[in-house]
Amino acid sequence: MLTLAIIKPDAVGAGYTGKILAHLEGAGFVIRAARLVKLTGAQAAGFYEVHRERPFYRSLVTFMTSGPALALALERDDAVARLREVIGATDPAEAKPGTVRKLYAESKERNAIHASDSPENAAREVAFFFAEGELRELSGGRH
Ligand code: 3AN
Repeated sequence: MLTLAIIKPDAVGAGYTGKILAHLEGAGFVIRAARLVKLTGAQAAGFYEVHRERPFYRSLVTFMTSGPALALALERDDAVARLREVIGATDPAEAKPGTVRKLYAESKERNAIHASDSPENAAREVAFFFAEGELRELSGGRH
């Protein structure tokens, strides 16, 4: 099963990309596709469309366009739920010890990583960043 993660501009800018990738691989996720992107306002607004009515929407779009971010299509069994566990709560102050957000996030908005919150959204979000042909096959290695 696939899910979509984005290492956000705060974490990429702080130099945490490699540590977060190692954390995700260590938690059993396989990278099927990856792209360093700088989202346009239109892209970020479209991606976060579900949050349009929330008070933090404009600020979130500005933040997500503020620098490069790493989009990842990740494979694992029960990938959506497992990745939500690994990243921790939206607010790093509430995230459990050892989660990506506890380790690397600054605040509720600048919270280091995005992860799809349902299988339906995972399918939509993977397709938002990656064409079918860009997903590498699972083969060889220990997976
Ligand atoms: P999650 O990323 O844990 O799924 P959502 O979907 O509620 O959380 O929020 C999407 C993004 O919006 C978060 N990753 C965060 O960057 C931002 N955000 C959420 N809540 C707040 C808030 N209260 N203030 C500022 N930004 C927020």
